[in-house]
Amino acid sequence: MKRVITYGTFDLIHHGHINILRRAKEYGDYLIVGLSTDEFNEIKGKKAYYPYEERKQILEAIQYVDEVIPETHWGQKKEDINDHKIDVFVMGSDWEGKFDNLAQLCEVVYLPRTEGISTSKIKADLKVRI
Ligand code: C2G
Repeated sequence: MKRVITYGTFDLIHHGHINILRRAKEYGDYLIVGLSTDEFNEIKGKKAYYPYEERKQILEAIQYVDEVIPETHWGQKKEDINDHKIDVFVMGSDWEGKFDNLAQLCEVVYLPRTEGISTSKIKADLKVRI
């Protein structure tokens, strides 16, 4: 059983998120998502539209996702990789190189982002249109 992990806020789920989750799952048999808590989003400078519990509920309904755990701080990845016996760590290419230090623990994979979509674009477009 190959175990994969990825992290993010996953607010206002869109096809860019679905693409990364689908491709991350292709690297193994079990995909864990480290979902940023509302408090951690503040540290990241993000304000999610949906609170953590609702973002978690939506992620758990996605066929590629097997488990959702809270992401409460930047430094938890090593611990997560050990505790959850992770074989592959996957992030979108906007994080290219940022997590190479984890390569001592597991395979580190950066996948191309889906162009033309982002949660902030959705928010900006909706502001204009309504
Ligand atoms: N993503 C993507 N294509 C997009 C938008 C997002 O591939 N058009 C990917 C990002 O690269 C990331 C994942 O979807 O791997 C989640 O994106 P966000 O919810 O924006 O997460 P982020 O704020 O990047 O948080 O510790 C890591 C952080 O929690 C990552």
